[in-house]
Amino acid sequence: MLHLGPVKLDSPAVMGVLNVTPDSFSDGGRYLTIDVALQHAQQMAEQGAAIIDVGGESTRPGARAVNEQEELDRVVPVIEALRRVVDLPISIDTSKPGVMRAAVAAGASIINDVYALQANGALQAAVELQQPVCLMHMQGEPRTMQNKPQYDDVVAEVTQFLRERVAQCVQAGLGKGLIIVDPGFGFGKTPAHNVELLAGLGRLTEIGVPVLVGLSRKSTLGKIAGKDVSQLMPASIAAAVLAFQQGAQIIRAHDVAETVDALRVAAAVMNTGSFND
Ligand code: YH5
Repeated sequence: MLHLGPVKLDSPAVMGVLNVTPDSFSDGGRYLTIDVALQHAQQMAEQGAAIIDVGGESTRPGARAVNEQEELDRVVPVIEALRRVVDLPISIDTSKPGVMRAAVAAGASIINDVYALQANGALQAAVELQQPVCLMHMQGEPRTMQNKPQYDDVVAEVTQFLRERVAQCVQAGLGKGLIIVDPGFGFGKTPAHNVELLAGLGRLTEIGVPVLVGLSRKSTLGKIAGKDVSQLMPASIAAAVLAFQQGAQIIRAHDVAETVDALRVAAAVMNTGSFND
């Protein structure tokens, strides 16, 4: 059993993606958005998700930054409502210290930061909150990161960045037992870089903290499979199994039921104990 501070996780753990859509401006729209999000989260919980990842800030390639108030308005009501109906740890996908604090106050217990706590005040907020944190590697920033990403050795460079970041966070006072690392598939990486990273994922486990991966529906899989993003469930499951086989313990996924089934088979074969047992 994997422990992350107060959060206990079975191995492997599926983190279900709950997008909080931006069309929540009118009151009617806001209630509708919360209701749709709650139903989706409940469904993912029934399907075997171990964590619900709530995101109100788009980090897709080309996306613009969202202002803090807008992000707070999107995620806080959803986390408060989720807390009452879903008995799973909630992670907050954010880079902003104000959103981290408000989300944890509302009931989130994991901080999922694609900027690895490098934004002003983010590391201090995480140290104060002492909640599990996922530190992700990204080259550049979402708006421009897919514009000619370059590495000499992507596995070595990503591992080195995460190793240094873990050390800096521990130095600042974040418990090492609260830290998760993530290579950041698709974040400033070409399809070739992503494939090399997945092939070398085992190296990341040498950092000595749990590894999380997000490969679900990413465009590299579409390029490999020759499929549109709407047709990437089988490719995403193959990638999830390969990541788990190389030591990833937390898999961020959109298609929770199918991913849980596949990982149960992989876990049984790998003799790591039965899934969610
Ligand atoms: C991640 O890897 N990813 S949001 C572009 C796509 C499809 C999906 C088709 N948050 C991660 O899911 N947090 C996101 O193009 C994440 N690790 C962690 N820790 C991006 C996403 C996506 C982007």
